[in-house]
Amino acid sequence: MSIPEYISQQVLKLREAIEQHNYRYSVLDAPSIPDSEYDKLFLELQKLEQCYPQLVTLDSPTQRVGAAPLKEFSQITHRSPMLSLSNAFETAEVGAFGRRIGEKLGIDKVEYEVEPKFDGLAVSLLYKNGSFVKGSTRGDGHIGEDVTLNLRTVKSIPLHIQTSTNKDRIPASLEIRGEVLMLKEDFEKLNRQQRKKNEKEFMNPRNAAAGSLRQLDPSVTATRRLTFFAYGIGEHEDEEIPRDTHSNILKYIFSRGFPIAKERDVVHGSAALLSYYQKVKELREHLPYDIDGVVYIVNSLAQQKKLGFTSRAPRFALAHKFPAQEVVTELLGIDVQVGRTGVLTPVARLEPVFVGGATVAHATLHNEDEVNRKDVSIGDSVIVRRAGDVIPEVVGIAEKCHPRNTNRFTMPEKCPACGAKVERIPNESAVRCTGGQFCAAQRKKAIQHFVSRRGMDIEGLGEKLVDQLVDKGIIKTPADIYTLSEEELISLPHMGKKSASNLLETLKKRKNPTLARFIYALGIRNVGDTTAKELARVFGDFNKLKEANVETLQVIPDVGHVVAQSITDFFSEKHNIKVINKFFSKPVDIELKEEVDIRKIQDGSNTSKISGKTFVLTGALLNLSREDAKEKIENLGGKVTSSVSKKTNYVVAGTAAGSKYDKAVELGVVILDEAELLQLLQN
Ligand code: 9MJ
Repeated sequence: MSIPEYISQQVLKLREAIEQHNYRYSVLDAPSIPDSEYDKLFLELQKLEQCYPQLVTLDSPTQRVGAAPLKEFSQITHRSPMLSLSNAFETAEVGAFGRRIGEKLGIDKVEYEVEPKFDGLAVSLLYKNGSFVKGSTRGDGHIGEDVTLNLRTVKSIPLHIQTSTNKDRIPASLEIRGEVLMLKEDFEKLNRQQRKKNEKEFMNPRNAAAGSLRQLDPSVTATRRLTFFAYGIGEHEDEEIPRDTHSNILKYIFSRGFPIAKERDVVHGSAALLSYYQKVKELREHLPYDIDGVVYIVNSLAQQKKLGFTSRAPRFALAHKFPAQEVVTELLGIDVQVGRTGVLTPVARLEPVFVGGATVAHATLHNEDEVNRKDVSIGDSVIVRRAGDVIPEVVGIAEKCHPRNTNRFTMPEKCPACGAKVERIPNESAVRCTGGQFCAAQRKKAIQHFVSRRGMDIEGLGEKLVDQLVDKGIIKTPADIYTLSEEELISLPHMGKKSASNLLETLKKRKNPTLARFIYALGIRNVGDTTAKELARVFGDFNKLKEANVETLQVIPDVGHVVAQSITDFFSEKHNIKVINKFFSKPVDIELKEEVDIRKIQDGSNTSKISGKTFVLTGALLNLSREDAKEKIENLGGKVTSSVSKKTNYVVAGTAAGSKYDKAVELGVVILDEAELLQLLQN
C-alpha cells in the first residue's frame, strides 16, 4: 500500500514538533505548550504510525517507550578512553593543583571553567550524520556496555542533533559525553511507587539511575524518569566545534540541543576556585539533582594541551569532592525516643562516623514499618546519610551480619519514658504515647520546642539543661521557665552564677514576642512557623485564635480540617489553658508585640506587591538561599507554599526548576526569575 504524501509529511511534522517541545521541556526547562497539548500531538503521531507501520522509524519519539528486552548488553570499545578525574578533598590539594598549573604555564591567574560534578553515571553518546546511533556506559574507561536502547528512552537526550543555527553543517560524527542521573523528585516518586508495589526501594538517586540504565528491558527504563547532562565531547568529525576554550565547547554543545549545567562559570585563580566550591556547596541541597563535588577545568584548549595527561587522568582538570553524605557504619542499638507530640521514633545508635561534614552517632529510623522494610538488625553494617540540614537517617543495610528475620525490632507497647500505653495513629505508621503532659519526655520536648531559635529563642537554655530541670522537678511546663530562680539554676551541675544570671536576663528580655512566634512556640500539632504566621496575620489577637472553631479556622487558605482540628484540640485541653493562663498573669506576664510589617515602616502603606500574595519557590537561587527568600517574602506579608495551584500568584523559578515550573505554565501562573523576585522585594 502506498502512503499518501501528505501523511508522510504530517508524520515528519509531528515528529519535529514533538522533539522540539521535548527539547524545550527537558533541556531548556521552558515548555511552550501545556502537557495536554503535547499529549495530543503524541497521540496523533502514534495513531498515524499505527495506521502506517511502514513509517515507524527507530528515531521516532514514539519509540522512546522502550524496545524488546535484551539477554545481555554487548560491549563497546570507546574510540578514545573515557578518563576519570583526579580527586581532591582538601583545600590544600586545590592550592597545589593551582600552583602546579600556574608554574607549568607560567601564568599567575589561570582561567578555569568550573561546574558542578553530577553524581550519576558517565555515558558516551555517538551521533552519525546528526542521528543518535550508539550510547554506552563508561565501564572501565576503555570498554563500556551498549545501552543505546535504554538511552533512547531518556527524553533530554536528543534523537537528532539540532541544526536550527547551522542547517547545512550536520557533523559527520560527534561523540557527546555526560552524565545520566535521576532528579531527586523523580527518585522520591519512584520510591513511593516501589513502596506501593511492595518492592524494594532504591538507596539513592545514583543507585536508582544505575539500576534503571543497566536494565535489560528498555520498557522498564522508559518508566523511570532519567535525565542527561552533557559536559564534554569525545571523538568527532565536526568542523563547527570551537577550538579555543572549554566553555565555548559547552556553549556549542548546548546550541546543538544538549542540556548542560546552568551553574557553570568561568573564574580566574585558585582563590576563585574555592569560592565557587563554597557557593555550590551551599546550593547543593536546593539543586534538583545530587552532586558530589565541583569540577575545575583549565579553560584554554591550548593550555590544556600543554599540560597533557597522566596515564589515568587529565592534568588540566580536578574534581573537588564534597564530604561524603553517605557512609557505612555499625548499628550498635535501636533506642526509642518520644517526641513533643508523643510520637515514638526508633533511633539508631551508631558507631560514630564522619558524614556530611559532622560526626554522627544517632540517626532516625522513622518508624517500625521502616525498620522492618529496611530489615536492619543490631550488629549490621548500615548506610547512614546526612545531607544538608536534614536529620541523619539510616537508608539501608550495607552488609547483613544477622540472618534475616532474627533479632527483629518491635516497638514497645508502653512508653519508654512514662510507661503509659502506646497507641497506633489511625492510617499512619506512627505510634504515640498516650501519657500526654504527664509524660516527662513529652514535657521536655515541648519546653525544648518553646525555647528553640524559631520559638521564643531563649539562648542558654539548651536541651540538656531542660532535661535536668524537668528530671529534678524544678519545671513542668514552658511557663515555669519564667519563674526560675538563680538558686535553682546554680544548684545544677555545670551551671555557674554568670550563666545563670545571663539566662535569667534573656528570659526577661524575651517576654514580648510577636504573636506568630508565640503561636509557633506553643507547639500545637501540625502548626509550623508558616501556619503560625498566617494565623497571627488573620486573627491578629491571641484570644480570638483561642476561641476560634474548626469552621472559622478553615477559612484560612493553608488550614485544612486536620490542622484546624489540631488547633481546637490544643485549646480545649485543660492543661494547656492552665499553662496559657500562667503566661498571661503575674509574675510571668507575657506581652505580645504587634506584628511588624516592614513595608508599612518603609513607605507608610500596605500596598505591597507581595503582601497577601502566595509564592512557590522552585529550583536553586544563586544569590539568595531559599530560607532567605522565604523570610523576605514573609516579612513583606507574602506567603510561601510548597505546591502550585490556581491560588498561587507567583512561581519563582531558579536554575534547574522542576515540575512546579511546568505546573505554573499549565495553570498560567506568573513566573519570576531570581532578578525579578529581587526587584519585587525592593519595590
Ligand atoms: C560530572 N560528573 O559532572 C566530568 N563530570 O569526567 C563533569 N565529570 C569529567 N566532568 C571526566 N562535570 C572528564 C570530565
